[in-house]
Amino acid sequence: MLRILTAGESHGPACVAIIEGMPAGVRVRAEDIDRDLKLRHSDYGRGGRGLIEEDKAGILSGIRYGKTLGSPIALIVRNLDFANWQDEMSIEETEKPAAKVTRPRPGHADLAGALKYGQDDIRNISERASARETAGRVMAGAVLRQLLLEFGISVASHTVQIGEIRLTRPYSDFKEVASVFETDPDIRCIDRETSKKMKQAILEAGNKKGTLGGVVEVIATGVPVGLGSVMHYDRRLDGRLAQALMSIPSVKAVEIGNAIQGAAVFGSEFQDQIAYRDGRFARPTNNMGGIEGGMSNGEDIVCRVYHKPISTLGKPLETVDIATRRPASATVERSDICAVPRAGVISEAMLTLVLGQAMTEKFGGDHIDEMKRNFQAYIKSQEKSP
Ligand code: EPS
Repeated sequence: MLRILTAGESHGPACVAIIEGMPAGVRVRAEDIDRDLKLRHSDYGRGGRGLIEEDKAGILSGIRYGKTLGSPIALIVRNLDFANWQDEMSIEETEKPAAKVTRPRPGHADLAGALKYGQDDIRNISERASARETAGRVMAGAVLRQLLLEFGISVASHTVQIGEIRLTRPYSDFKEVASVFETDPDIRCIDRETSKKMKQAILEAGNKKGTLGGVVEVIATGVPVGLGSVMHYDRRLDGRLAQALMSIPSVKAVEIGNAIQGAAVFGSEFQDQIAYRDGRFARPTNNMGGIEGGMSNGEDIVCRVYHKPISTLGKPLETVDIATRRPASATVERSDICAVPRAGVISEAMLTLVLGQAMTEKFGGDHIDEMKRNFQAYIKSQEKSP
């Protein structure tokens, strides 16, 4: 089973990821990982932390002469901010611990986490709950992206909503989305005018000490028919994608295809009709987002990922102090205004993980060449002249 494990506290020494189950023989370069880390690190709406971190990946194991060995791949990105937090985040017992954080932020993991883990210092929860953890996911996703590329599968994302500002047209082709970081590095929106409005919305939210959520669309192209399963509820591709994407901090909804719109129209208007063109089954529309019956149908897989606004607020909400049980104002910490543009590459990492798992389950092999042979035999078995 292909899986990833992440570790690390936001202001601790490092973020770490381990990938298990990667086949041998896949070409991986540190620069591929750094490219994705850069996408996660830089955008508009970042707070002060972005200026401190450099986010460069270190590869500790699992790769030799630029190719995977089939052994666990361990990846690290150092938290440069740890230099400023050595006392607060000391690994050793200390004589002078930092003041306890006791005023939970509504919408954050603070209260449920403190009660669940029996903590009287919310920092023991918030350090791990921080979205900094996604640096580990993105490093792993960059490696898994190389696996998918071996089969001609590419993944990209773009920003489709910030606050109330929405992109009102669909993407024209995959390339348009794949190049959005070059065309619009700050917001990652394919439409220039909408991007400007989104940027303005973030600026205004920052001026009011507010935060904003939004929606990212993540797309996979080149996916073969038949990933996932109609036979078992827990192997359905859409179910697995929903779980993986929902696990991203601040995500509260995941939509596949045009499901939300589809809930309001007749079935005859929603289903994607079937045609046969150039030796393959094709659809003129993709309302199903590339998944039917829990299996990929060969069209682009399209998911929309809904982020609530960030819960660390400059103007704090009412809460209850966990030490005194009295009303209080929530803790104010340095934070971001909006993390939606850079969240795109995090969704890419999770989509890449689920597709990587489905590919290795279906075409599994310990070496990439073995997996490719299985893949090619499957593709050939589907070809049939009329
Ligand atoms: C985060 C708070 C901010 C973000 C952080 C997530 O960090 P800090 O508390 O150091 O200002 O910048 O995200 C990252 C550091 C990152 O690299 O993504 C939070 O509370 O979730």
